[in-house]
Amino acid sequence: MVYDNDNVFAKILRGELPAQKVYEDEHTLAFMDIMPRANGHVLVIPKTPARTILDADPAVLGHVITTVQKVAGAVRTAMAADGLTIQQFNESAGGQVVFHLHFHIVPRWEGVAMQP
Ligand code: DGP
Repeated sequence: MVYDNDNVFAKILRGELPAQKVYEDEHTLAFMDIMPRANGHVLVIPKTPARTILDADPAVLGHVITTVQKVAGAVRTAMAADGLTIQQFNESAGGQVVFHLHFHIVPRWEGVAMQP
């Protein structure tokens, strides 16, 4: 599928929209989700355009997964979480709303349900 350069995460990458950034390197960016399903909900994206996981260059995907691991560890510590839910949606039918590849990192606590 075609990459839409006007999606909100592309705008964040270009500095056209603000974001609360928590981690950045040459290939990836992590920032707080504006509609968090729990306190400390972070999104990780590649800096290069990719609509879904199927469109990502495998090397880029490797960098993204490495950042997901790094940020997930930091989120777990910072939020004193008991666990983590990591989610990734592809296309509308798969629950995707923003069409730039991203991973959700949601801290979880025993007995606390994740917000819908
Ligand atoms: P999904 O495409 O369904 O995986 O979810 C997109 C997520 O992106 C959703 O949790 C809300 C979040 N989101 C949407 N617009 C913005 C935005 O402008 N800034 C930030 N930080 N998050 C956004």
